[in-house]
Amino acid sequence: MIWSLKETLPREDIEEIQLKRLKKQIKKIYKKVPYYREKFKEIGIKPKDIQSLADIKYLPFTSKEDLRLNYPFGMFAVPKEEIVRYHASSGTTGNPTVVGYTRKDMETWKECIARLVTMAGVTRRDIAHISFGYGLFTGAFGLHQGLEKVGAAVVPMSSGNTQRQIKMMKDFGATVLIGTPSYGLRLAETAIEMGIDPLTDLKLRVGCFGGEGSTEAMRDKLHESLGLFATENYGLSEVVGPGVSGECTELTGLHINEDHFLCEVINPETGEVLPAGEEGELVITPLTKEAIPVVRYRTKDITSIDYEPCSCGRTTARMAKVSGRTDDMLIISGVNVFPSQIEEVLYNIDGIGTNYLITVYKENYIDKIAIDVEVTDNSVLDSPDSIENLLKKVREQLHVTLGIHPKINLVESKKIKRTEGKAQRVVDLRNKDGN
Ligand code: DLL
Repeated sequence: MIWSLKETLPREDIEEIQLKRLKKQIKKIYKKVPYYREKFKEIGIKPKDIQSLADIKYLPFTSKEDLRLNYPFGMFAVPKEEIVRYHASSGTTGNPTVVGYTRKDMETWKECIARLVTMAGVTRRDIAHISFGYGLFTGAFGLHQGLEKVGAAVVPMSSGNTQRQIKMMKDFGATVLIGTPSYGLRLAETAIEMGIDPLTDLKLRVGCFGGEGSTEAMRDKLHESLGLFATENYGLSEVVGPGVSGECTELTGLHINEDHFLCEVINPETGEVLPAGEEGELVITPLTKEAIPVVRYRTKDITSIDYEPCSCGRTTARMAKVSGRTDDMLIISGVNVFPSQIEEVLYNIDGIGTNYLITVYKENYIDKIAIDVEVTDNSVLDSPDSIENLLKKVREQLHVTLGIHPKINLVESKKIKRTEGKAQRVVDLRNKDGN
């Protein structure tokens, strides 16, 4: 099912709406946000200079740092009375980035999510179990409101207490699971420990996962272990939260809500806009956001965009699954590698579990990585021969596929610490050892 006709417009119509909204938005930002007015003046640009969508390239980028420097409300475009909700993204250091929503922003947000969950296959007959943490994080509230708009029954479980989550899913007959993909796997693992078989004892049929990257191999694991159709959706607090894009049942990329978000892909080093289909850093300009309307927000997420219509009937552009972030790329002995690529390799090796931890460190001033990987069957660890065989397989696969030679530590099943929200897959010790 398609939620809105806006998802099926001919490309010229989509672009016409985008241009109209972009011009209006830039005019408003110039008038209402002193930060941007100054920036525009510095580079000698006026709102009237934006006459085509391509002209967006003349506008300055915005980064997370800009939002932090203007903490908490420096980038807001409306008076405080118009804000009906605040959220913030958790920074590990310094100020978080604070975002706000007007009443209209809330409606837009709901609409965007309603489209995404509908394209994933959710209907008003579903019972949606939300395992994102409710709070300043946009994930739970964002999905919640959109699911209610569709008419699904929402179970606002929040994060934590994994065993109780399983019980509630079973007792309530949840048919849709909302959360991070890594937590989806944790739920599957915990259910088995409790003697509950997710494939027969739970009724899950659709998963709407997001908030962190996942690979195709992860999708297969989610499908196998929970028996659901696993889809992914994408977004970030600075532009809305979840709601930017999501997968339809064709699984050929994430449809962008293009009437609300103008997306570009740039070369992260030069800032140059790349042609359709080329991989680079995603840059997003919300076209309708009232409270905090950022311009050309640099997401650091790496993807490409396909503008061809999809066989599902939607004409909205599709972004490829995010393959990594510009700031999580590891350069090991000159080889560029993303954690997601390591995950894809590990998940395809029999006997290796779904949790892993990459540690980056320096040895004699050279970057090295070590990967802790869990075995699925602990008895492997009792025999030196089977340990050696499995290690050999893992080393070979990583070498053949990615050209890297990390140190591998096989550890017992469930030994690696699980997270309840976004998974922590990389520990970087490089600045801690004085090298
Ligand atoms: O994670 C919003 C969200 C919540 C999206 C729930 C989808 C579902 P932030 O906490 O601001 O917002 O984190 C945004 O998370 O720049 C990406 O790096 C990453 N991310 C989010 N969804 C995906 C995804 C929310 N589907 C940051 N694939 C983004 C890859 C994702 N990365």
